[in-house]
This record gives sequence, C-alpha cells and structure tokens, in this order.
Amino acid sequence: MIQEGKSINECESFRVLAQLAKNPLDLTEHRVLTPERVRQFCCKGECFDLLYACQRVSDEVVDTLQDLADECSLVEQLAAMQQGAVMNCIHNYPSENRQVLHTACRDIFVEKPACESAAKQARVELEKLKKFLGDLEQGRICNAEGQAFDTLIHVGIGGSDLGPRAMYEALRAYTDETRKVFFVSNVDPDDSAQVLAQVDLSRCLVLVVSKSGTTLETLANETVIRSALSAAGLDPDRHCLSVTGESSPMDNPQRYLRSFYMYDYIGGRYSSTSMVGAVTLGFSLGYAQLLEFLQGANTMDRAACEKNIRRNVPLLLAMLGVWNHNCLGMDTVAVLPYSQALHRFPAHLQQCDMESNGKSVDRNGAAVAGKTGPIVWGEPGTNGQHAFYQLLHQGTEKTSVEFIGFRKNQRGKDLSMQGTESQQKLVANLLAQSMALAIGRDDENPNKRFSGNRVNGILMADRLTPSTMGALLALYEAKIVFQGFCWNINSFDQEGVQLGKILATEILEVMSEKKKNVPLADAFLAAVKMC
Ligand code: G6Q
Repeated sequence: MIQEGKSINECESFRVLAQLAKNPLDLTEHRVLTPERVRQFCCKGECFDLLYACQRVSDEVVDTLQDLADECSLVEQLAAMQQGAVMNCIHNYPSENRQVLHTACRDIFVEKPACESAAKQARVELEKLKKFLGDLEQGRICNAEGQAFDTLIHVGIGGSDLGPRAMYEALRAYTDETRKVFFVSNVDPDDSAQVLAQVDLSRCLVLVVSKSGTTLETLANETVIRSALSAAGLDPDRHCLSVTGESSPMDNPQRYLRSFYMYDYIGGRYSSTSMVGAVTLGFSLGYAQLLEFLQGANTMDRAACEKNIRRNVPLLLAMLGVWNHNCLGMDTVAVLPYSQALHRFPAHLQQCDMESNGKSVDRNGAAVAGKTGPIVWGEPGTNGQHAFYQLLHQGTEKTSVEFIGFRKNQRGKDLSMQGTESQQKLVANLLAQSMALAIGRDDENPNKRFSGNRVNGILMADRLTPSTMGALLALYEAKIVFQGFCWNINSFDQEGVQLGKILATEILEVMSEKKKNVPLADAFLAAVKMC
C-alpha cells in the first residue's frame, strides 16, 4: 500500500532533522574534512558517484534523511509511478488525472518492463523511428531531387525543446558530422530567421514537436518555415515531420512526411527520452547510440529503486536537497557542470525542477505548510568562476551547489602544458571550488575572508557519453520526483504555464480585431479580464 498524502511537516523524522539543523556540522572546523570523511561520504552509483563530504551532514543526519525517505514512502512511490499509478492528480479537484510514465520510454530492454502497456507503445514508436532512419540512410526517403536530407530543424518550445536541445548539445561529440541540427523555439521572428539564413531548405527535414499540437509559438514557427519552404519552390508536406499526442490537431498524416506519437502519460519536461527527443537524437547520433542513451537512463531508473539512501544517488541527492532547503534555509541550487557540452543542461533542469516543484498546494489541494521547490540555475565551470562565483563564496545569499564532473573529456583531444592537461586543469578547478566553498579561509583583511560552510556535492563520472548522459538525465528526473513526493505535491502538472498560454491568446485576439498596433493598456486589459 503506497503511503501518499503525508507531508514532511507531519513526519517525526522531519522534526528530528529540524532539531539537528540548529547545530549542523561545521565544515570550517579544523580536521573536519579529513580523507576518511571524503571516502566515507561518497555514494557509489551507476555511472555517477556522489561525493558529499562538503555537505553539512553527519552520519546521524544521513540516517534521519533515510528515515524521512522511508516515512514518506519515496521509493515505493517511485516504483508505483514506474508501474503506471495515476500520480498526476490533485485529489477531489479536477486535474490532469494521468499516469506518469516517462520511465517506460526506456524500459525496453527487458522482457518484463515495469509497465508493459506503455513499454509496448514505446517499442512501437522506436521501431517506426528505426525504419525511418534506415530509409533516410538508404536513400529511400530523400528530397524531390533525390538528394539526402542532411539537416534537421527541431521546432518546439518548453519541454518540447529544452531537453532535446540540452541532450543534443551534450552529445555533439558523438554526432554524424555530415548531419546538422538546428533548433527554433522562440516566437521571436529573429529566432527562425537566423536558422533559415544558415540552411539549404531543399536538404532540410523540419521536425515539429508539440504534445498538444496547439502551442502558439510552435505553430507560428511551423507556419514561418512552411512558407519559406513554399517560397523556395518546395513542398512543405514532404519536408515536415511531427511528434505530437494522438488525436491532437497536429495528428494529421496528410500534412507530414512521418508522424511520431508521444502519449499523455509523458510530461513535456520529462519527454527527452520519448519521441520528443528521440527523433532528433536518432537523426544526429544514429539509432545504436540513441539506444545507448536510453539504456543509460533505464539503468538509472532501476538504481533509483534502491531503498538504502547510501546506495541510491538520486535519492541521496534529493534528500540532501531537502535538508539544505527545508532545514538549512538555502533557497537556490546552482547546478555547475564542469563540461562545456552540458552548457544547456542547467536550463533543462531549471524547467524540469521549477515547473515540477514550483507548487503551493499539496496533492489534496491544501496550502503547503513549508517550502517546496528551490530556484535552480547554473552555467558550466570554469566559465562561471570568472562570473558569479564571487557571490557563491562571499555573498550574503547562500546557495547550495551541485557540481558535475568527468574524469575524461569527450573527444580525447588534449594537450599537456606545464605538466598538466586541460582536462586535469578542469577537474582541479572543480575540486578547488568545492573545498574553498566548504572550508573557507580566514584572513586579517575582512574583505579577503571566506566564511566557508557553503555546501556542495559533486556528481562524478568517467566520461560524458550517450549512456552517461541518459543516466544523468534520469538521475535528475528521479531527484525531482522524489522531492515532489517528499513535499507531497503534484510534480507533474503545470497550471502556471497553462495560464500564460490562455492570456497570450486572449491578447492576440484583441490585437487581431484591431488589426494594427494596439495600445499596451488595451492589451493588458484583455488579460486582466481573463484573470
Ligand atoms: C512541460 C510543459 C511545457 C510544454 C510546452 C510545449 O512539461 O508542459 O513546457 O512542454 O508548453 O507544449 P507542447 O509540447 O504541447 O507544444
């Protein structure tokens, strides 16, 4: 029986944690950060280890975080989600009332997946994609001149853009160099114009991605690109592909060369491993590497079902986040990858986390008693060190930090200078920042003093590959979901996004009625009437 509906404030273990938080471990004290602590506070996981010696936690705190995870039935709830329980709902109120099955998209490697019906649908779409990619490769699908399509323009926004874009950027080192990928998301006409200026439309596939098939920005950009195709004397229906929900307004085979489905049990921000990300990744990485990416995610999904917090990286990361946010009062989390390839990953996490857990009512529709999701942001190191790290070290705002690092670089190219290679310089910087934030430094000059006790953890893997990228994605998805369960909120709807969509449509109606420049005040008024 899944225990759902208990908020952390009602948990005995949370009361214990609140007490412990009155006197948390002081990382600046002499000999706290010993080699033994560094070794002991390291969680060895699938692909990624989590080094958490620089968190203000003792064994007692970790034990109590385990109690809290148990009291809130976090792992049981995750398993129920993977098996198809209806998790996207608010009890006693109208809500989306759906299953949450993004994990099924990659649960395709075993005979008995957690949710057979969803895994079966995932396999069907993947087979369609495999056939399509094979047809492209063999020249059975080509342009009107018989030439190969060598470019793909991915059109979508929010969940239909951020994840696929972050994954593509992360894995560029492994892509087919003869194939180019561009993304268009913003309704700003300059976004599509700058892409259109760079491509030979006759060689382009245009992948229109929209679960609802109604998103204003995506439909506007599709129209812009279709008209550019027509203007170039090309048949848009021969160049456009779609990824959409079954029976959405975009589910129209006549208008698209090929259509792929995503299902209502996959939320936009969790859709990178569905067809939303798979078509673009399959086009650029090839089908075999796409499967490696999915396999990495699936391995992490399974690892996330381990009950022991000291052996479950996503669960530990989630609970450390709860400790830092709800007990130590840190309201923002900086995700700082020491990998240039991950430069869009913090933006993806920002959506995945903040859209999921930026909620003020619990799963019963009651106001939450404590804090829910933190503010998530970040940029790659070392670049960030020359920018905002000043505030991390000496600012009055305390931020918890999640570093992500890799022992080896992706492309294998490196040069030794003054005895070390650039990859070593990168990792050395990561470790130095972690230590400096935690231990701080005293100085006679107050302006040169570093208070320390600025908590951080390091996720460390060998190399960023399709498989480790899949694992990292699934690790963070599980972390976000665990935290949502812990706060007893629905992490799977997004009423805040829906409101914006409705209001913009209303203002546009006013604008189109008046046909020319509408005074701003009139436009605002249209939105006010809707609020
Ligand atoms: C994600 C959100 C949101 C959504 C976009 C695009 O979880 O629901 O970011 O992905 O608004 O929606 P469509 O895919 O329906 O165009």
